[in-house]
Amino acid sequence: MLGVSQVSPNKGSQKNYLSVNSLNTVVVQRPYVSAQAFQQADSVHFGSTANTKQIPDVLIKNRKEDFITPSPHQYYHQWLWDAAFHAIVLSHYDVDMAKKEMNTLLKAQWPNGFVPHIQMDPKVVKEYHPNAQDWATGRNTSGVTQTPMIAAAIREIYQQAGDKEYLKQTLPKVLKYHQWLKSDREIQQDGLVAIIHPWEPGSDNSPIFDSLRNKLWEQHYRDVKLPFTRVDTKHVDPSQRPSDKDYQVYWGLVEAFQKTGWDQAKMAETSPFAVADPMFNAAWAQANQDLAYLYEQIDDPKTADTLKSWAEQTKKAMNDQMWSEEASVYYAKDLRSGEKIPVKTSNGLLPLYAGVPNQHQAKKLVATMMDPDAFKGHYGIRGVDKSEPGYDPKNYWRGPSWINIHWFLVNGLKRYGFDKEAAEVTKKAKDLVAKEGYREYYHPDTGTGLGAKDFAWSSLVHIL
Ligand code: 2M8
Repeated sequence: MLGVSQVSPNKGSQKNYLSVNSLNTVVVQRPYVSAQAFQQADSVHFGSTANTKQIPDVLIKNRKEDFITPSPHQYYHQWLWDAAFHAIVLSHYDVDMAKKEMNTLLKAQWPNGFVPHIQMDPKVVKEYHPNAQDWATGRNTSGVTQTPMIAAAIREIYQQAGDKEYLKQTLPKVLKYHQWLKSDREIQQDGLVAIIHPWEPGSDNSPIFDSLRNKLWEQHYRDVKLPFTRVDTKHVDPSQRPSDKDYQVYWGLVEAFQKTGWDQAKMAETSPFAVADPMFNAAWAQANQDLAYLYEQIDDPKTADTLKSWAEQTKKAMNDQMWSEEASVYYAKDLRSGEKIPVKTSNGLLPLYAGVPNQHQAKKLVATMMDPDAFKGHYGIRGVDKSEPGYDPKNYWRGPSWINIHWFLVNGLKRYGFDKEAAEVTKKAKDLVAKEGYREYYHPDTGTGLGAKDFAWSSLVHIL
């Protein structure tokens, strides 16, 4: 049965009020999450009895028939990594609801194992572009994938529910997805998987992609005409969204993929954009560790060993090819030119989550993360190092703080025993949500909520 929150968000009130958050600091709260709702959702972690657990309101509010939308004001469909984050949170409150989110996601899988980054709700056509008609994949989905968080979500569900039958039904699909990624996207056959579109890592307009975007725009995509009018700037200030030039490149790549007839292998072979992103590859390394753990639970050590060896290969390749000792961060790598892309972003801190760095590298990464002149803002960890020329604290993936990134970082810090830092980053994330509500992203230094409102994955704070 689906749990229903009885606490409605205190949206009408304009009054700010003080409350004591979970770490016993007084924070000023603004209208989006009532103090009661925040604390009832948070009680899951802070030791109250199971009866007082309350699903974060945002997950109830954004609920559609079969899945949860990232935000009812901006994103009307189901996205791959959003769904995984929703399921990770839900598994702590209502495991059936978490399973449903993942089952819906896996229904979008193509016969070759590929899982698309968006599965469209056919009832909503004009509100979001590109829609299924624009993509023209012949399915109700996009044709590119997204940061592989599926195995992490299934692991979390299993750890909460202990349901082996569920694993037996679900794991073959997840394995097929991993086999697809390995065979179509490991273009150098060395453990690193390529993203072939800036939508794939999910950090769409990250400054990591600036130089490549400029080059592709100059060479191929300056005359690209979008077959739709952008609606993403309707609910969110355009200065906090990707530029029109970004969209021309995004769409130019989609048109190139359409010409292959959505042949995934050909797309990877021919895409002018092929990058090893440190966040995507960290998630991939951890996904193989998670899937290996799950195969062990259903007594298939052979598959588990294969997956472990894939994870080790990725870790090694990341350390050999993406680590910068000088910058104390992992860089992305352009797989067409073979060059590192020397831009410091929080994507480059994420290998900590997957156990990629050794102790020496981990120490250096954490020092970078906690340096106020680099990543540590007064309110949140910045998405981009402050000293980068492309840093913009209000624009989407160019600098703001994201709650899912805090979740990755806290898990990574705990994994390496940096407990003090993990507590500090946790507190930042909780204070941001308590202060501004479940926003899509936040200004790292003023704490102002930015982007879409009622953004579901920001409920990850409750399981930190
Ligand atoms: C954002 O991406 C979509 C395109 O996929 C968009 O801008 O319309 C990104 O933040 C992405 O990471 C996220 O999964 C998606 C839905 O929240 O929105």
